[in-house]
Amino acid sequence: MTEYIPSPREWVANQVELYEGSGGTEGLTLRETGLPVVVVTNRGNKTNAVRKTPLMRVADGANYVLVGSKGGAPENPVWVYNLRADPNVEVRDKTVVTQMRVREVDDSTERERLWAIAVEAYPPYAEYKLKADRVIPVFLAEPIA
Ligand code: F42
Repeated sequence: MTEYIPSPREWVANQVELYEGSGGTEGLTLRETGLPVVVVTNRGNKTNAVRKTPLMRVADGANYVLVGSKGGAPENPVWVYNLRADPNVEVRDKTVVTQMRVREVDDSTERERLWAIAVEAYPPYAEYKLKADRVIPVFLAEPIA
């Protein structure tokens, strides 16, 4: 992998530094919520640099659901475009790092099932859906066999 470029958002970059720097033993939750987070490592589709994005930990068996909510912002987070361009990611869940491939979930039945799991794991996603005037992208990360 080439150069790592940290997020320009300081609180996000700090969480990545703590989570990854501790080998997955510190910085494991989203601020005051106490809810668990995973760190997704992927490549930028323009820079080809290594990007690291903390997301809520939404587990579906051995898979993870990645929700492009960006706090209910009107636009997609840019990591969505990175994953659409290159679906190969690494997911760190505490001390466990897994090579995975993501696919965007378009099928409405599958989306509804995964959305329900996501809201159960992180209830604010329901508010973000109402707030964001867009279809929130949902990806399923599956281990590379
Ligand atoms: N965001 C979510 O969307 N969902 C979550 O469940 C979530 C949970 C979460 C938990 C903890 C935490 O610390 C943060 C959390 N976030 C969550 C925020 C998340 O980590 C991201 O910060 C947020 O989704 C915004 O993502 P973003 O990719 O839009 O980030 C911006 C700020 C960013 O890093 N922009 C870079 C920049 O320099 O402006 C660009 C980064 C990039 O990938 N560039 C590409 C490249 O080639 O390198 C080009 C991308 C393009 O197509 O333009």
